[in-house]
Amino acid sequence: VTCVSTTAHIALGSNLGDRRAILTDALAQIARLPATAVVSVSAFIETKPVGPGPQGDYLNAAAELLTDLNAAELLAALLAIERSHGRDRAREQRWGARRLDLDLLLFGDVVIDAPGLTVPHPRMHERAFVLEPLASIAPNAVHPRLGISVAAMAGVVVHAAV
Ligand code: A4P
Ligand code: MG
Repeated sequence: VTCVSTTAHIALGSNLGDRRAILTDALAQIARLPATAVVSVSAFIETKPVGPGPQGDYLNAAAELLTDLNAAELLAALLAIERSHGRDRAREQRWGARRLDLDLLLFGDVVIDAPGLTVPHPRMHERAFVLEPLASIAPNAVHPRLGISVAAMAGVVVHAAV
C-alpha cells in the first residue's frame, strides 16, 4: 500500500458567538474526520476585521493536519463543519461576520484551480490574520505557486542560531 498522507494547513476564524468555544469545537470535529489527524494548532489570536461594514473582532487560528483525504474531500468536510455551526451563507455578505470560517490554505504542494476549490487559498498571502498564526506553526511550509515560505510571506525575519 502506498502512503498518500498529505500535510495540509487550514485557517479558522470566528467573529460571532462564543468564538473560543466555536474554534475549539471545530478543531475537535476536524480531529474526528476519517483518516485525518490534527498535528498542531496555533494560539488563538484576536484580530481586527478585514472587510466591509461594522463587524466584531475575529478570533483567528491556524492548524496543521495530516490526512489521507484528497483536497476536495477535505474542503467538503470543512464546509460541513462550518454548516454544523449554523453559518447561513444566504444571509451573510462576502467577507462579513460569521460564526465559523474554515479555509483550506495549503494542501502539500498541490495546486488546484477548480470551480469551488482553489488551493493554495487565493488570498492567504495578503492576510496577516492568516499568516501570523500559520507562521507560528509552519514557518517552513512553502507556497507552491509563489515558491516562498510562510515565514517569508509573513515578513518574519528568521534568525539562524549561532
Ligand atoms: N473555496 C474554494 N477554495 C477554497 C479554499 N481553499 N478554502 C470555496 C475554502 N473555501 C474555498 O467561501 C466561499 C467558497 O469558496 C466556499 O464555499 C468554497 O467552495 P466562503 O468562506 O463562503 O467565502 P468568504 O469567506 O465569504 O470569502 P473569502 O474570500 O473566502 O473570504 P475569506 O478569505 O474566508 O475571509 N478578518 C479577520 N480579521 N479575520 C478573518 O478571519 N475572514 C474573512 C473572510 C474576512 N475578514 C476577516 C476574516
Ligand atoms: Mg472562507
